[in-house]
Amino acid sequence: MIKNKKILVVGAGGFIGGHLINRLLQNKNILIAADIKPKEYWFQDFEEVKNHYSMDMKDINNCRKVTKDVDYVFNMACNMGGMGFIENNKAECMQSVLINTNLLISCKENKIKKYFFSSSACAYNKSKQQKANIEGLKEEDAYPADPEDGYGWEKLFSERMCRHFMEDYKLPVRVARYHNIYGPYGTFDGGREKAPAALCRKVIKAKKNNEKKIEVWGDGKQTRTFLYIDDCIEGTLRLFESDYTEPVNIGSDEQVSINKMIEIIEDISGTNKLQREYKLDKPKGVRGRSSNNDLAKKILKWSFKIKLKAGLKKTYDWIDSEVSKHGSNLSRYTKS
Ligand code: GKE
Repeated sequence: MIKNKKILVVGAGGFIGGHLINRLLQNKNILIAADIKPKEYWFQDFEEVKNHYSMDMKDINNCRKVTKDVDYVFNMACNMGGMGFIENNKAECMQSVLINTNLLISCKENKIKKYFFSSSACAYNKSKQQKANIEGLKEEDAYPADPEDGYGWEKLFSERMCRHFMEDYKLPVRVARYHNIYGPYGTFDGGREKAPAALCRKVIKAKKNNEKKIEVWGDGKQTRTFLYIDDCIEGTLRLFESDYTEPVNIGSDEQVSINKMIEIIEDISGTNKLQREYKLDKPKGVRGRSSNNDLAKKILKWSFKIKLKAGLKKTYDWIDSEVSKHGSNLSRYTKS
């Protein structure tokens, strides 16, 4: 349990960053929050946070400023989204390498005690994800390197930079490979949303507008493991406090197809089965991706707890209430 520490969270206005701050505030830690977005667009915000900064961490002078006199740094910041965003914005995604690089340099200069980097399952070799029903990806499956173009290369490269800062400059680092994290207070519209939020939104809108069909990207047979945000935060903190310095999967064991996930969402919503309009030309990503969690179980004594149906129910209810409250004025949840 991290207690009484001064902690900087970069990407604090984002989905995972907001939930992380909420949890860290519970243990008398002092939180410093930074994000490129203006504060009114942060997904969550907490009065107890000591300092809020809206600034771009691609500028090293900003990194130097916010890392001064802090104990720990969590780098949850990157320009990202679901497949619709990362397939069409590779240059944007790759520029996040500047955030990690500048933060690492600043953390070294300011003698930070520990650094966390949020990597992604997109770092894994594409050739190992070509079938729908694949075995879970083990950490060593990131090599030989052939990650998702753009976003995945940035993540893999940044993982290695963390490793070399640790080896060469003795900066302690921890690296998580997140497997499609979902839950409330995240993007669900506007182009950056991932499949769980996107499909909840589509079912909600179909129900509200009395429509009989939804659009699905691909043929719906592609598979993933999705991890609920509370489990993600628990796994992250356990990894942070462990002695393990190599990348670790933070994911669930519940592999589902997109079609199966839609059935679960329909069940939650109580609608009749909607007709699927499969859009084969939309961004699909890899055919099958799931997380092998043996390493996390062994070294962190941790495994996911929240089943997909329970996590989707909380996500669905939250999106439903946001759509009811704000109608089409959803800028808070759609801005990058
Ligand atoms: N986003 C989205 N929206 N995806 C849809 C939709 C839709 O309306 N309908 C079907 N899909 C399909 C996509 O075509 C893809 O095959 C699958 O759902 C999952 O899409 P996703 O959630 O956008 O993203 P991926 O799992 O392919 O990739 C994400 O992986 C994470 C790590 O596991 C990345 O986009 C990153 O956000 C992240 O690192």
